[in-house]
Amino acid sequence: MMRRTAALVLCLCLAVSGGLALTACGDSSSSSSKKSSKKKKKSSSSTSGGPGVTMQNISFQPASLSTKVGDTVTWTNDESVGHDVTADDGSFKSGPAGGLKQGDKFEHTFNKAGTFAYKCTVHPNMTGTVEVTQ
Ligand SMILES: [Cu+2]
Repeated sequence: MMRRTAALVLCLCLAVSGGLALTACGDSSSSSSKKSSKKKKKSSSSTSGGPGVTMQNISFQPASLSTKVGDTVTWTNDESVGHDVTADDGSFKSGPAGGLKQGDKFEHTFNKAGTFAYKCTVHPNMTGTVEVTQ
């Protein structure tokens, strides 16, 4: 008789705790529905004065840019099409093909004089040059 009661109590206990666990679970999942801010925070205060290129209408604007050795050029994708910035000579690359999404930026500091041609590998007609002078 005693054993049966104990077993029943244990059973009830499990049922109650199981129910509590379920409700706790439901609460936590519903409160964490934030799907935002996956930003690359790379505060660009030190490079804000550098030259910039915008990706717009499947083109680089300006397509040709002149800058000085030591300057950092910032490319910004300003449209919903994915792009990338890939140097013809491999000296700089933003990442995977089309990896720059709308609002993404890519920075490169030019430490050597010369003319650097680059393109977006997704769009073969999307090309540009950076002329770096001393
Ligand atoms: Cu592109």
